[in-house]
Amino acid sequence: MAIKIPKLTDSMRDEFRGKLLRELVSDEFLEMARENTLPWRELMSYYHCAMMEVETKFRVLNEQFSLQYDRNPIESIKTRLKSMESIVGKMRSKNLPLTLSALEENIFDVAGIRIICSFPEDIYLLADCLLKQDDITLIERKDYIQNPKASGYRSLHLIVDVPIFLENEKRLVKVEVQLRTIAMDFWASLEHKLRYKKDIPEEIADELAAEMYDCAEISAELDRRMEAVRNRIEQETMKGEGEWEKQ
Ligand code: 0O2
Repeated sequence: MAIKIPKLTDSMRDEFRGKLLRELVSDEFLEMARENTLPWRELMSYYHCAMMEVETKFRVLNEQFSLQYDRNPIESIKTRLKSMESIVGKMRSKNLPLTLSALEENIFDVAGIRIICSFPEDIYLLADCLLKQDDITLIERKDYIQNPKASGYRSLHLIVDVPIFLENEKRLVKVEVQLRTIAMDFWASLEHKLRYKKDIPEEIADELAAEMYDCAEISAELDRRMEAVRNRIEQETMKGEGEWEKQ
């Protein structure tokens, strides 16, 4: 005679899951989670503070340029803290022990800030202004605008140490700054989608990657031409102002 298995309702399933979890999660595991939760949250809050410090520095520079030269070099700013899953994934891929000190010493992009500019020249201008500040220490500089990646990716990457001031101490925290133009950002977000879509057949993915490489070249040319137009406008404006002064 066949055994009739009763149909489980959602609430029965939830209750079963709860019971199973309580059995599986030992006191030892809970103790370990408790011990590490606070230091983890503390470390993440340091990264968050450092990210805010760097963001403020760029907002101040933008404000100053707007007053002094009547133009805003920054179009927009994006910030992000790396998720626990991607931090753990990156540490595993680098064969690092899963400890907070290994994280601090080896993973430099937990706090990330992306500065989007209209023109490539503004990227270098802003990077120089940031690096001139006496509380900022440059750890690493990767210029993927001068030397684009094989994919066509372009951006200027800086890893910097920035101090944050806590109740009784000063801590140096690493922040990754990515500076790029609107065109570079537009390209990178579409290419990112392509990179993480796992269900595209290989030959189509290769074809799209080649198309994206071409788009990166066209987009870099567009950046150069638009910058040249911007510079011509500024030159003509300055000439015009000179003529006014002569009168
Ligand atoms: P997410 O979500 O943006 O953080 P390292 O970090 O130094 O160990 P790597 O690969 O040398 O590793 O760093 P790299 O290439 O200097 O910078 C990594 C980040 O740059 C990536 O972060 C992307 O944000 C961006 N990036 C680099 N290459 C490409 C590319 O070809 N296409 C796109 N769209 N973005 C790129 P994550 O960690 O991948 O992701």
